[in-house]
Amino acid sequence: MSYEFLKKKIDDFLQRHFEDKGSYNKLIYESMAYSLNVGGKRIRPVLALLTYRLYKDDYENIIPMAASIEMIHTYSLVHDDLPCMDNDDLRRGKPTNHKKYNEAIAVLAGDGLLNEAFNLMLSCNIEEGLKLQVIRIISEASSVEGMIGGQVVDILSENREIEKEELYYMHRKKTGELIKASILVGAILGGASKNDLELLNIYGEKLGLVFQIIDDILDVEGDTEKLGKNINMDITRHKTNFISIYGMRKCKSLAREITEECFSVLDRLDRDTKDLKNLTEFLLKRDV
Ligand code: GRG
Repeated sequence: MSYEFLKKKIDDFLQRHFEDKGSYNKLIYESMAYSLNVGGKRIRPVLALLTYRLYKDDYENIIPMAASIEMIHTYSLVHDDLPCMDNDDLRRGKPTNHKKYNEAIAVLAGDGLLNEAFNLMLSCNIEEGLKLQVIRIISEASSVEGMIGGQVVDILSENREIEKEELYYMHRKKTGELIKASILVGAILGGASKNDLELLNIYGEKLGLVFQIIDDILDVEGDTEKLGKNINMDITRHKTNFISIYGMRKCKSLAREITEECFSVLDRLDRDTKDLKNLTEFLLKRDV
């Protein structure tokens, strides 16, 4: 099943989710829906659907769970763009939430998306034990020991050089954890064996790393219009990144190398991993 097909499934679900919601508080739903539906590659939910499909066909059942991960990701982008963080005015090709609405609404929209993600996860029609298991994974990945922890290091790294180890820590937490969680959640819901989960854990870590290296490359060589966000942000903010540590050429070969390692890990699964490999290759070659 192609990335585009599954992305559309997620887009359609999210598009409908906040329709006709709210009364006096309608503005907050509008603001949440704005950031959620203004664009985005939907990589995380599609990864969850693809790893689920390694084991089961009825992927429609887990669309709400997958979509909830996208809500958490979108909350992080809304907050990351705020004046007190990265102070960006462009995201997903459109004005950032606080530019379109205002700062107070943007803070609340991020909070609202995070809460709604958990409401949605809890309401999923999935066996309770399994449901709690995957909610815990998503919660931990978004936590102070996950995405928030990485974001803290990111903020503290502004105007200061950091060592390679701290850079890896930052990206493993900030970007990697939620990507890895998406992969594991799909597989767990699909009924993957312990051995498969261990392999997918390794795949998730490697994919998260490639994703971030490419993100750093695009920050230098990308096109603002295509990317839908401003470029050269790391240089402007005097931030250490993979380019400043390894140089552009090495980053490109590193990304290819780690992508090949991803393929080798997937080959060790006794499953048809063609669609996952296609998405992995897409993430290496992406210009958005
Ligand atoms: C505010 C708690 C908190 C965390 C923010 C995700 C994040 C942490 C910050 C975003 C800044 C950034 C550029 C991170 C690098 C990698 C990343 C997450 C890029 C954006 O993800 P994509 O490319 O975006 O999947 P789309 O728009 O396609 O969904």
